[in-house]
Amino acid sequence: MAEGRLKIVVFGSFNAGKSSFIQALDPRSRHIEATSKEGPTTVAFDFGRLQVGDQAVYLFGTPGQERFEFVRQILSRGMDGAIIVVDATTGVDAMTRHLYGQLKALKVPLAFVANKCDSPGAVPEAVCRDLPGEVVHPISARNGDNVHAALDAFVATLAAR
Ligand SMILES: Nc1nc2c(ncn2[C@@H]2O[C@H](COP(=O)(O)OP(=O)(O)OP(=O)(O)O)[C@@H](O)[C@H]2O)c(=O)[nH]1
Ligand SMILES: [Mg+2]
Repeated sequence: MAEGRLKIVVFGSFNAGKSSFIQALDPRSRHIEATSKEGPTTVAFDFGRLQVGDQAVYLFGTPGQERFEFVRQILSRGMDGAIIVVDATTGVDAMTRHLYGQLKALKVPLAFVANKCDSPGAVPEAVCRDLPGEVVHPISARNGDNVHAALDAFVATLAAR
């Protein structure tokens, strides 16, 4: 993207909290969802925008359901960085590993957030242990804990490149 603009795409398993993360970062964000048994699920994308220092950050949230691989491919075009949301109550699953492998192959700058840390069942330490060498920020998209700090830290690494 042009100078001063960053496209960051948010990936993660179904139900990890991608849409909630973008909502927490930008309360005016837009979400294209359908109703599933578990509640709303992303069927197209989330879109949020916020300023981080002198960078205009454009956030695109992907659908977590496996069948929407084609949507993830389209949203990935021209991304400057990727954030993978992991549900810290369920841990690093096969879908997370699949996404991680794809993004690593693309050599795109990457960070992880371990979400749902407000939940008593969350084990962010296990997420860190399962992703050796990677940056993992513990967050709660529900109450907003650490969401801005996590994004700010990631944007700083992108800006420094
Ligand atoms: N306790 C807790 N629940 C959360 C948090 N973030 C999201 N949730 C819940 O997790 C569920 C899924 O949240 P979404 O933000 O829709 O997850 P998603 O990753 O966008 O899901 P898909 O688009 O279907 O892949 C919802 O019931 C949320 O309320 C959190 O930080 N803490
Ligand atoms: Mg979603």
